[in-house]
This record gives sequence, C-alpha cells and structure tokens, in this order.
Amino acid sequence: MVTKNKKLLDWVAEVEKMCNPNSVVWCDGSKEEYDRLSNEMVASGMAVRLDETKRPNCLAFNSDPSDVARVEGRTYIASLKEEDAGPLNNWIDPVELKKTMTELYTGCMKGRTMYVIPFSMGPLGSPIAKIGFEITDSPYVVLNMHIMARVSAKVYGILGEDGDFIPCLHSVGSPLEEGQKDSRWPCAPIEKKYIAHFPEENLIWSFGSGYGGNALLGKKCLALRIASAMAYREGWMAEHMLILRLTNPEGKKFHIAAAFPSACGKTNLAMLQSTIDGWKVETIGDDIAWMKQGEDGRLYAINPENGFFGVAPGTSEASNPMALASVNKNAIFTNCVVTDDNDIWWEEMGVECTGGTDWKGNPWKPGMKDEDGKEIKGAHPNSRFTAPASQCPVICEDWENPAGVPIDIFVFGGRRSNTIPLVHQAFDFSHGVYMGATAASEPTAAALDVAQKLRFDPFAMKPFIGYHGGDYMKHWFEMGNKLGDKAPACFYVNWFRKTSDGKWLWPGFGDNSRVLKWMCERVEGKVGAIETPIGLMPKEGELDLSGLDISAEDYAELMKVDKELFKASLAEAEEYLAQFGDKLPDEMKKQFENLKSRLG
Ligand code: OXD
Ligand code: MN
Repeated sequence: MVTKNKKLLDWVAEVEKMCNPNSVVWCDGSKEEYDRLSNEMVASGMAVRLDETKRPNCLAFNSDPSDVARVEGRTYIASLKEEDAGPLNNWIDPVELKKTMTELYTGCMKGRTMYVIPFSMGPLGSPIAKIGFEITDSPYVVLNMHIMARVSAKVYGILGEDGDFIPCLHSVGSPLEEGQKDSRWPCAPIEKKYIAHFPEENLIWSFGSGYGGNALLGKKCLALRIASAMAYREGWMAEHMLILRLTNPEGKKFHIAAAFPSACGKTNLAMLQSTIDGWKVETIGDDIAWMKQGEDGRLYAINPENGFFGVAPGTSEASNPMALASVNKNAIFTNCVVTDDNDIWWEEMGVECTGGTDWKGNPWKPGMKDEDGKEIKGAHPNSRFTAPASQCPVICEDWENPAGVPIDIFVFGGRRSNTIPLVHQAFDFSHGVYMGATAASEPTAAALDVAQKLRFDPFAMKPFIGYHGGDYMKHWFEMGNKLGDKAPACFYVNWFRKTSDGKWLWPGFGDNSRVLKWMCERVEGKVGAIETPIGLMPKEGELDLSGLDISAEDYAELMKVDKELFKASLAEAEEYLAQFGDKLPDEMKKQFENLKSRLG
C-alpha cells in the first residue's frame, strides 16, 4: 500500500465506488510511468509521437473541437454563502452542486482507469508548498501534471499518516460501455461541464472537460482559486503573475511580478531577451506567484508550478526564442499542426510549413480556405505547449528556492489599443491597488465564452479569485499596510497601443526591457518622473530608446494621456466598481474620487 493516510484512503475508496472505474492506478511520477502512458496513448491513436530526431520524447494531441479552452461560464465558487462568492463568480449552493455532480460522477469512469496523482505545488517539502491529490480518468491529464506540477512518490511520504492535502477530483465525463471504442478526446457536452470549487473545504470537483485549466487541477483551480481563498484567510497572496529577475549592468538584481490577463504576453515577458546592453532577464515563473511577507518585512514570491502551459500561436524565434528552446524535447502539444515530416507547427511560428494535419485532425496546407473563402487556421488560437520549466535556457538559479525571491516591482496591464499609455507609475501602493483593481483588457482566446468587449480584469484575476472580489481588493490594501515602505513599487503598462489606422506604436517583445529598465531606475531613484493626472511617467529622454527606430510623433502618441478619453472611461469604471456594493473598500472609493478630481 502506497499510503496509510486515512483521509486519502477514504477519499479514493469513496470516489472509486462512485465513479466505478475498471481499475485504480496510484501514480508515482516516474519516467517509467510517463513512458508507459505515452506509449499506451500513441498505441490507441490518442497521441502522435513526433519525430524523435527533431523533437525527442514529444507528443501531440488534438482535443474535441468543443473542448478547447477554460469555460468560465461553467466555473463555480460554491461557498457556503452566496455573498462570499461575490459578483465576479458563478455560485451554486454547495449542497445542490454536490448533488448534481454526484449524479454526473456516478458510473462516469466506467471502462476507464482511475489515476491517483500525488503532487506538490511548490518545491517538495517547502514550507510554502501545498500538497494535492488529483484523481482523474484522463491519462493526458496525468502526463501534463507530470510536467506542470511536482508529481512524485515522495509526496506520499511528505503527507504521512495524518497530513492534510487538497483533494482534486476530475473526470472527462465520458463512460465507456462494454466494447465501445473510445473517442480521440473524450469529454462531456458543455451543459454537463462543471469546474467547481468548495473554498471552505479546500476541495475541487471538475467534470466534463479534458482541457488545460479545466482539467490540470493544480494550476488555476488549486494554485489560484483555492489558494487565493486560503491566502485571504491566512494573510498571504496567490496571484496570476509571472515572476522574473532583472539584473542591471552593475549586477544589481531586481525581482518583478507582473499580472496580465490570459494571452497578453506573460510568457514572453517572463523569458524576455533584453535589447539593452548589460540588462539580463531570468525566468522564475510565467503564470502564478505565491507571495508571503518575509522576516525582513519584504514580500517574497515563489512559482508554485513546475512547467509552462503556454499559448503556442505567435511563439517564434522573434517573439520568444526561450520558449521555443523550452519545447525542443519532452514537451506536449495540444491542438497544433503535426507537419508532414512529423514535427510541430503553429501560426506565426516563424518557420515554413508545407502542410500536415490541422488541430481538427484534417489534412491541411497553409493558405487553405473554407467554403466562405475564410482562411483555415492550422492550429487553434488557444493551442498550447506543455514544457518543463527546467528546460528554459534562462531559468533563474533561484526558481526553486523554497524561500522565494524578494519582489521590488509589481506590473499590471492589459491589452488596449487606445487610451492607456505605454507606462505609468502609481503615486503610492494604494494608488497601485486602484490601478490593478481597475485593469481592463480586450478579449483573448484563452476562455471560450466571454463577451467580445472590453472587460475589467482586476489584477488579471477575474476568472481566478476564489472569494468575493471586494474582499480581494480589501486584502490587497491590507497587504500594502502590512508591507508599509517595503511594499513593491507599482506600474501599469500597455504594450498594445495602436495608431488610429491600426499600426502598433511599440515594438514590444525584447524592447519591453526598456520599460523594465525605467522601472528599476525609478525604484533606485536614478530617474525622475512627470506627474500626470493618472500617474508618474518617464521624463523626456529617460526612457532608454537608444537604437530604436521610433518617430517623435509615434512616441508622443504612445505616451499620450488624453484626459477626455480617460474621463469617459471613468463612468465605466464607476459602474464596474458599483457591483461590489458595500464590500467595495473605502480606499477604492477614495482613489476613484482622487483620480476624478485630478482629471478635472
Ligand atoms: C492560462 C490562462 O492558461 O490564464 O494561463 O488562461
Ligand atoms: Mn494564466
């Protein structure tokens, strides 16, 4: 028996009884286990093994066309009281939801193997790490969890006989009748999908989807939704942030944590190749940060994950060479093109492709059009790579340091083609909280079912806060009070501003290092700032543009603060903030009024 832990044994027995799988496999995270499941999936036709000489030990999967992204409309925070879930979350009474889901789970693993995955979010045995167990009937999930979390037999030892863990139950929701052939990507229809969180119990139940954050439960479900609720109760932070180390030419190290909504270039920024001499970026994490105040009063961050689950399209030698290098081997690709010579490809990869099999499994050639003359994309816009973080050539030597790294700078942002300048700094931490809480972005492909308009996405956490959004803002202000003068400096960036005729105003990618340099110099007091109604902005000549081909007009447009446009957006912000009712912190109201009066 791998464990004597009663909570674990009872839970696994109970789930086995309910879901009725053919057999139960207790996973150990070994290479043998990974290879065995990979071979089984290749043999059954669910996975394609890529050319071993070009991409050793890599697999490609295609999902069902209905199951290609997180489903926010089917994601629930089932707190005991509805008011504790707040206006940003869907809520169902936990008793009712458990009843509905128990019916769905009953017999749902028939004909399948049930895997019990022991995992740690954060380095094994670290005081900040959390232990979870995911039960799943998807071998695809087991393989991805091997990369994204620390899956290991050692977790059973760390758990011991009486230790606690976060139970994460997952099923693709597609039982197999006797003799029934499995589909390539089993899943349930949308109305049967539920991604449920029970924050008071630290419990996750997911049904019906095999994709990404819906199914790899250590990531968004545990490390963000459940962890954010724990962090609120316990006085720390679980945020949707990349973490990077920036070293300046004198060797001084700065640590930056940045929050951007899905598919706004977080992975690219985390692995940025600086275009300014002597400044170097190293990656600590690309999606999630857990942060606690250290004994010296500063805020320390760890990346609880073990891999990258990155958006593939647009990842190229030009945009993110370090991500490309990370997926050379031991990677999983989902919903990309498998080329005729058995390699992987996606749109804007920056390499030629003569053809292959598209994400729907059809023969495909670049430039192919559908009946309406619309170009058929080879890869789905939310197609992904899963790769071990250790394979990133610029992974920081401290990325697994259990003590974390001290955060100097917070960056917030979103994708905005107008109104928001390239960079501005908050006057102080509370103003930074206001900026983060009112961050807004144009939509992306990472969630299936969000309205196609600008959406407010506080700290890029809208889909991931496991409790009331107003309490979440209050928690940010309280963290600021606790950190005092040791709180990180806060900045807001927009890499995505365009001219009125749709041309990008800023080159982005490696040149974003110029903006990070300005932030570090602000923190060090080496450069000044111009005070504007919305915040502090670079003084003429102090943002390093050396060697960059940007005209004076474009630069002026990029940095323009149009007071009238901002004032117009205040009404939207006011409406958005009103939904938090009496949970809206007074400090938020004060910051809003201050901004309004500064804008005149
Ligand atoms: C992600 C997301 O997959 O934010 O990281 O959607
Ligand atoms: Mn994310």
